[in-house]
Amino acid sequence: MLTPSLRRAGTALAAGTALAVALTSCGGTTKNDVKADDASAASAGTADPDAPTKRGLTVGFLPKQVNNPYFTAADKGGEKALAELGSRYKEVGPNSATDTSAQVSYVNTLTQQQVDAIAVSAQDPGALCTALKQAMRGGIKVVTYDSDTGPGCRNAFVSQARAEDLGRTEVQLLARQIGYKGKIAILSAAQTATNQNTWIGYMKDELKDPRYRDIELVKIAYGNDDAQQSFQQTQGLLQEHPDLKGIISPTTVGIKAAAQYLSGSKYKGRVELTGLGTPNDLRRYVKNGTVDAFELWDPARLGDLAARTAVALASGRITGRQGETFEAGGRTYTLGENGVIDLGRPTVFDAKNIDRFHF
Ligand code: RAM
Repeated sequence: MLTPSLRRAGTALAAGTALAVALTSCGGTTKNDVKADDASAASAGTADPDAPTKRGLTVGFLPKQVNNPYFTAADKGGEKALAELGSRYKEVGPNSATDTSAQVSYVNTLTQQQVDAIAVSAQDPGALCTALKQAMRGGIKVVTYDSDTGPGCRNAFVSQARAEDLGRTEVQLLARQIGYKGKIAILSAAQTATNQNTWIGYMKDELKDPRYRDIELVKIAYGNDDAQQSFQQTQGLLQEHPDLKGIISPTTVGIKAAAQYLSGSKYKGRVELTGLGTPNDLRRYVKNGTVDAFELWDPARLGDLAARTAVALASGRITGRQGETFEAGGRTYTLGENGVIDLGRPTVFDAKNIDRFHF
């Protein structure tokens, strides 16, 4: 279970404290309904850990949406890593986090362009699968990062943190903030998003613990990673449930919009808000008392690892099988079940430590 170092809102978290989370939890944000039907096809061939790292490769980054600062930071991390490795970076992607058909078209275009690898954050677990399988049949290595498809639709998934840890810790954070009592809601991203849906699954499971018996999850709203929609959804939640005690928003776009709404409303300080956000987006809301604590990983490190994983795959150093290891940025990573690679543990940010983080 969760770290004892996480304390009730308003009290200090040691600066830079990362969540000490259970190591027993399962892998990343892989949704169970997309089966590992042909995972073996995705990870065909044998890894040669001593194969030289290829240079001059082209890796196409395809985020859920390009105009989202979180993905800008993540993909910049990928760009920097590829420059270091002597390979080329390109980024394509839709403006909207719900434009699944555009994501499919971008996969097809990257396939036609015969890039060496694709790093994609999937808007929808199933929609991209056929296009990604075609890319893999054409010899392109596919890495999902941030939001997965299914194990058969890519070679490896670079997960920002263990999905179970993220889901459970967000409930734990909010429960402490509201004193284990009252109505809560979730403001999510797109209804199809693999990552958010997996985290929400763990949130619901965590809420089954008897210590949350006085907490009621009244609604899951979807702001589609759109600032305006997320703002309106927050407003709607409070109109529908004026006695709401807390909101979890596991999306950087959602939590920022919810903080904006709460901050300018009579609910400021009365409704607790936590979830996943960037320190730059939420700094002012932490300082003005709207948000006590929230969490995230470093998106640039996620993009960096996605790029290095793509190059390791394209170089034949790994194939995506469980137990394979590779070195990236001075660290050794081991592929877990279903080709999931965990970046590490998220960091909890609050008034005490937020000024040490600038992303
Ligand atoms: C948004 C996106 C992304 C998610 C972060 C936390 O930027 O939905 O997929 O990982 O929030």
